[in-house]
Amino acid sequence: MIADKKIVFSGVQPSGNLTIGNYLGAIKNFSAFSDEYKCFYCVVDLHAVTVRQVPAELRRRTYETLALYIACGLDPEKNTLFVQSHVPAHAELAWSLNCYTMFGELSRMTQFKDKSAKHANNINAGLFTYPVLMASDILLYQTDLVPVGVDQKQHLELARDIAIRFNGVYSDTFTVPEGYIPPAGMKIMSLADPTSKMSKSDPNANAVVYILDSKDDIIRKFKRAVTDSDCEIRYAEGKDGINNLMSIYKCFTGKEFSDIEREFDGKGYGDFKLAVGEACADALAPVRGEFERLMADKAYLEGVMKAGADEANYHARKTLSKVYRKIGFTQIK
Ligand code: ATP
Ligand code: LTN
Repeated sequence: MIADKKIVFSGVQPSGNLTIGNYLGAIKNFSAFSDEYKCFYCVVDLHAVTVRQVPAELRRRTYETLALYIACGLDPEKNTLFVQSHVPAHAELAWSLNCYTMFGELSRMTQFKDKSAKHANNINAGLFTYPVLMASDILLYQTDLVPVGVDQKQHLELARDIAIRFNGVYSDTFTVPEGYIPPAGMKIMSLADPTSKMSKSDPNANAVVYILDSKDDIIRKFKRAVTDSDCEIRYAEGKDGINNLMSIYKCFTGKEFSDIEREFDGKGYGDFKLAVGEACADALAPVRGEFERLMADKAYLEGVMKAGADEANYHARKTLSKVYRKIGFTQIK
């Protein structure tokens, strides 16, 4: 608790252009917590270097991710927005928690397996211990609730296990966090292969709709989305492409599946795809405008980073020194 409020923490990697998966599965839901909770939203640049990054691009994307947080409705006055590498306690706690995380646990992480397969020439130790750094992010702030897409559920469970284990050895130290996985938008799938996750690192740009894509690009991508040979707009097993488009449409319009089925009764996939593209482009237009305005004002973004880092550092150091004391590290004034 901070000032009687429960705590929310989440993070997004500045590892690529953000997609509507990141938006619907994560960022869009973040602002809903701002009034009731004390919220920390982090640009997790330390996580991003688990796969090779071009330095100038990493730097630019760090600004962009922060700008997108704000453009998506996160008010820096109400939320602590910060960059992970500006708060050294994340890396420090991760070292200690590495020693309370088992090799076998990390070996079972599906994201590690997926990313190792994708980056076979760079299966580095950071990729393997990625979930420990994520647990540190969360546990440093005594987080109660972590809004994430369903793909992060396994990592979140590991963070809980680490907290419970540490608390068991040393008495209560960490709050055990709960996940918040949004019901719709849980997992937005690729437009080219609706059985795999839409991912910002997908090399096929047509499979992915970026938050900052132009209206024309968005509509073109939806028009080319893979569907099925049936022609009914109906949410049903085996209709992965249509189910994905219906989920996206639902997220952007707030309509229920039954309403969508009724709306497109007797119409073809072409009409439906156009409607999804338009709903998506219209919803994102104000985000794009605000993003451009913010990116033109680096000094403002740096001010937000600085204020966020100061606030985050204050809370993170408190937990870190508690952890160091419990472990038995000597402390000097
Ligand atoms: P990468 O492609 O580099 O692995 P990513 O697109 O999965 O990255 P992250 O930065 O790892 O993005 O994730 C940020 C947040 O967005 C996480 O909470 C994650 O669960 C959510 N998210 C990412 N992709 C999707 C998706 N397709 N559907 C729903 N949520 C998603
Ligand atoms: N691992 C997450 C990003 C992330 C995160 C976090 C999310 C890093 N630290 C802490 C929530 C809380 C991802 O890949 N999506």
